[in-house]
Amino acid sequence: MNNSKVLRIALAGNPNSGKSTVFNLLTGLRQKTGNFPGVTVDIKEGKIRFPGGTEARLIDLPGTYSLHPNASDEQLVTSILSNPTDPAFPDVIVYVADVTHLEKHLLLLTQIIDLGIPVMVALNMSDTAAQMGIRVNTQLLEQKIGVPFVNISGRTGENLPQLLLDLERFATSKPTLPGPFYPFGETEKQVVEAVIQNFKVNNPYRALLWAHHADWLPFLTAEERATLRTIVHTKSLQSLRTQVDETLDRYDRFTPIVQTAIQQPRAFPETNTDRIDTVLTHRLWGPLIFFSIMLLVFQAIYDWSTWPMDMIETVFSDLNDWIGKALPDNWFRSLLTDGVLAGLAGILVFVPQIAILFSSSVYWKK
Ligand SMILES: Nc1nc2c(ncn2[C@@H]2O[C@H](COP(=O)(O)OP(=O)(O)O)[C@@H](O)[C@H]2O)c(=O)[nH]1
Ligand SMILES: [Mg+2]
Repeated sequence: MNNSKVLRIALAGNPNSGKSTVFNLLTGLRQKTGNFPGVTVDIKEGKIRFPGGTEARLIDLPGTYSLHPNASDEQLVTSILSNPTDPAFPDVIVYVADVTHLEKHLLLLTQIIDLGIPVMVALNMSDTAAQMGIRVNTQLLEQKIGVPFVNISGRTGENLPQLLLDLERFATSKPTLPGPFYPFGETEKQVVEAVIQNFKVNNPYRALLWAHHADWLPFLTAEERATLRTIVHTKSLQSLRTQVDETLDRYDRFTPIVQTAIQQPRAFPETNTDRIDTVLTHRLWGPLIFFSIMLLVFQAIYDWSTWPMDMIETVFSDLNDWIGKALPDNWFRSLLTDGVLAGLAGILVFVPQIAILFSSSVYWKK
């Protein structure tokens, strides 16, 4: 624990995991922009009072994906977490993760674990997860990753009292730390050993971070920087490549854990429309079904309609015959048979075709 005695707790996690939302809920109005020397990125700081009476400072660290940073606010987090003498260095970390995207949110957690900082995970957005039908096996996550997990929602405030209780107990007891998540390769081992021999670093992963980021870590003196560069050089550490390999290895380790612990029904609850769409828009079946339907429509119009058409023709010719027999051969009979009936027959005979065409188009428009 740091020497100022007040417990220091930091919220860490990827951008948009809900850290600031949780921070606001936990601290209420007791917050300010932290005054950390040499730091240009705003860090929010607040006070929390736990149910058991413990007081703590809570720090909202900028969102970060990895301790091998690309951006300046990510560099800030790396420099704080790899330097135990930093005024913002936390005694305990609450790692806020979006449970609906857990497969992307665990990289930084596994790095924090390797730094040996006590950490517990707040699985945030559990309201959205519940809506999506996502089920989380937190026990399995705890067992496989080795740190406590709590489901919370920054939106509904669900389980926040539980988080406070768990966090107080966790932060005031001496939590047992899990072993390293990522096992070093041969070169990394040698580099770490050399760094530990030359510096007062007691954590292997911190030693590795110093070596990787010797060029910019702000707390290093010029001399320390030079020593670290020499170590990297003599051990031929391919820094960038090793960082990438480390990242991939971590993903390979936690992805299967997430896959077994998170039960996701499907990206979307499947509706009947979705089910029909998967067939109708299929690469092979889609066009096949389309052309079959077209064939069916043409078949209906030109072939199946001959039956009602023949019927209509027969009816009209029968009617014609009947009138021809019933009436004397004069202008009136001619008007009925050659005029009215022939005209009607000529039109009505197309009614079945038109009806089929329209009913099929009306049906498809629906
Ligand atoms: N549905 C849902 N949204 C949340 C929750 N917590 C935070 N959010 C939203 O997620 C977004 C990012 O939150 P923010 O606290 O700014 O994340 P930060 O980048 O980690 O500080 C905001 O729009 C929040 O309103 C939650 O528990 N459930
Ligand atoms: Mg924020």
